[in-house]
Amino acid sequence: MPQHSRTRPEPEGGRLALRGGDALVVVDVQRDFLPGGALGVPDGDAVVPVLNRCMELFLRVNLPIVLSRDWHPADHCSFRAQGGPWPPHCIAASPGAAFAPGLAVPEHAHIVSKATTAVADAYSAFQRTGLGERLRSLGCGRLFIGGLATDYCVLATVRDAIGEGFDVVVLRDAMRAVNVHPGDGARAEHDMTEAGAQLVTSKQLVGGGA
Ligand code: VGL
Ligand code: ZN
Repeated sequence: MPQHSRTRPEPEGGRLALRGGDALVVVDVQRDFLPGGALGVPDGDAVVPVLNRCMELFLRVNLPIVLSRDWHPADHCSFRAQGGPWPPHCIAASPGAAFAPGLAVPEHAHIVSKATTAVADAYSAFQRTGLGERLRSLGCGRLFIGGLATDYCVLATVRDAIGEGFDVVVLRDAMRAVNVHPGDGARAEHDMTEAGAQLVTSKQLVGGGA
């Protein structure tokens, strides 16, 4: 029988025990968002080993793992040729849309593809994906979130998760920012906290009473 811990998370810097109802959400850790990719996030590859350790921890205590991926058609509205802000990136099934090399995607992970039609963009993993429903049906109440990029898809995912009623813990060392404007990443972290997310480092996580 799983033990559902009722204890509150320890104060900042303390250990945070995983429990039943937790899930890990890995946002858009794809080739095109790594340095050298079509829309490379500076130091983006640094999140790979950190998220691998997190996934291992969630796997060990049998908690759900979700990976979202940007999955655009070749004529997506966010691309410059269509008047959007970005170079073409994460074209569905192209090499750039693949998960980062070295990312240890678990066999039973839940994969969520987003912004899959030409006419709409979606930064959040919850936008038109059914992820909220899926997580609720799994009994999830608290989400641990990391990935790329802090100031776009991670921020939007954190906001929507809170809006959908989930408790959110953001893994600071498991995300990196694009920083189109200097300070965007720091502002995004501030906004996440304001929205009600708890910011921690992955080293605080322990596979406790789940
Ligand atoms: C993203 C820009 C465009 C992201 C996706 O995953 O943060 N950023 N599409
Ligand atoms: Zn995109």
